Formats: sequence, C-alpha cells, structure tokens
Amino acid sequence: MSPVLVSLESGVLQVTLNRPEKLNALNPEMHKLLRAALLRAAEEPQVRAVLLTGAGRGFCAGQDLSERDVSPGAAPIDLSVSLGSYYNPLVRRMRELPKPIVCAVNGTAAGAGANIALACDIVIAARSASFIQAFSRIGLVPDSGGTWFLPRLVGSARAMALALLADKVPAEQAAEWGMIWKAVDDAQLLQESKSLCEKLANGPTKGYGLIKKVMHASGVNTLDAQLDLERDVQREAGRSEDYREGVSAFKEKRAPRFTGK
Ligand code: T3D
Repeated sequence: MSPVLVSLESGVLQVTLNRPEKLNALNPEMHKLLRAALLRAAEEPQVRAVLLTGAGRGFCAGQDLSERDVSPGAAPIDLSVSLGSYYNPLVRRMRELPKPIVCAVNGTAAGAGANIALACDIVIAARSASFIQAFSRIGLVPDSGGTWFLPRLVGSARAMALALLADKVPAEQAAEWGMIWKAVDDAQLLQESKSLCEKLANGPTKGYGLIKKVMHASGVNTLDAQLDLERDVQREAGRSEDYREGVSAFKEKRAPRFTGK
C-alpha cells in the first residue's frame, strides 16, 4: 500500500496520508508523494479542489521520529536540511496552489501535522480530533508555518501558550477559537468534506485562486497596498469566463455553470 493515496473524482483530488500504524507520521517517501500530488493538482485542469485527510485514527503526527538517530555518540542532526528540503516547500506549494485545499482532520494532528492542516484553506475536523503543537515536548520550535499561522488564527496569547505548553486543543475548541472552520461529528467528516470539495470543484476556480492570493497577501500588506492588490486582482477576475457566466446567470435568474476558466 502506498503511504499516500491519491484519487480524482468529480474534480476533487483526494490525498490521503496512509501510514495509520504511525499516525501518518511523515517520512521522505511521503513528502515525495505529497509533492507529486500537489504538482498534479496545479497542472491538471480537471483538478479543481484538493481534499487532504488521513487514514486511521490520526491525521498526521508530524515528522517520523523513528528516523532520527539521537543515540549517544550520534552526530547532531541538522534539522534545517529537513525543513528546507521537505516541510517548507510543502507549505509553500499548498499556499501557492491556485485551487482550494480542504483539510479533513480525522484524528490527532500533531507537530508539523497540525501546521500542515492549518496551511490548508478550509479545515474541518472530526469532533474526536485534536491539534497539538507537540514540538516543545521534544525541545523543538513550531515549524511548517506554525509560528506564522497560529498568532494570526488564534491571537498571540493563545499561540504562545500552545507553543510553550504543547497542550492538546480538541476540535470543538479549535473551532471556537477560530483556528479551524468547524468541527463535525466523526461519522459526518468525510461526507461533509467531500460535499464541500465538490461544491468548490464546481465553482469559479480561477477566482478562487485569486481569492487565495489576496487573502494570503493581507497578512503582510498595509491597507494601501492591499487596496491596490484588490484592484489589480479584480481586473484579472473580471476578465475570466466565470465572471461572464456568473453575471449572466444572475441576470437570467439561473444557477451559474462555472468552468473554472
Ligand atoms: O525532524 C525533522 O525533520 C524536523 C521537523 C519536525 C517537524 C515535526 O513534526 S516535530 C514533531 C514530531 N511529532 C511529535 O513529536 C509527535 C509524536 N507523537 C506523539 O506525541 C503522540 O503519538 C500523539 C500525541 C501524536 C498521539 O498519542 P497517542 O497516545 O494517541 O498515540 P501513540 O500511542 O503515541 O502513537 C501510536 C503509534 O504511532 C505509536 O507506535 P507503536 O508504539 O504503537 O508502535 C507511536 O510510536 C507512533 N507515532 C506517533 N507519532 C509518531 C510515531 N512514530 C514516529 N513518529 C511520530 N511522530
């Protein structure tokens, strides 16, 4: 069985982390397969939304620690190599993908696993799932964008306490804090996430890509710069076929048929 399963149905590329016995902890092989899946999502016009989830009782427990030799006498590991080669490119690819990514968090999301979930555009979690900034338990700092996402999502007080204490945040609390979109009953998670993805896959894909671009830029822009960016991006959106279709459908009092162009 591949450690990352990929399937395309109704415009939705479902990517499932698949090493359930290790709570889907990540190794280089999985990173390679994730990279290939994201490249496919970027290149294939048939792919109009991505659904990321995990097999078994965990979503992802971050880096596979069994790959790290910390025995007495072993040379110190340069973790910047792992971040530079795997985690940072993964998060960048996810953020830059001009198509929506929905994360269905089916269970524990720990360490980089938590922050990879937070890097997605819409996060839905099973009520039994939880988020843990597990890094400080092993003497590390939150990575995979955690120090950027967390303060923006939950505020600096909560972000700092979560990073220092590595407390488990249950899905419902994560939703209350605005860390994720919502928590749903475990039995509903996959169906609800798939329905959401199918809705997105039938939407104005080009416009969605532009929405990602402006929303992400707002994290660093001044209001002035953001207004200019909105003007420029709206010019591009206004030239899309889906804008024509959306306005035509509105005038004709019918549902739009978006093609993603
Ligand atoms: O190194 C670099 O490249 C730098 C980048 C780092 C990014 C990171 O993600 S650092 C953080 C790494 N992750 C962690 O520190 C989390 C480690 N895991 C846990 O703390 C716990 O497993 C959980 C809180 C996530 C879940 O606890 P629980 O009690 O529900 O499950 P468990 O019994 O601990 O785990 C089940 C199995 O999965 C177990 O295997 P076993 O004993 O049944 O054979 C456990 O060893 C394995 N597992 C869980 N997490 C990892 C893992 N194996 C390898 N690596 C893991 N990260």
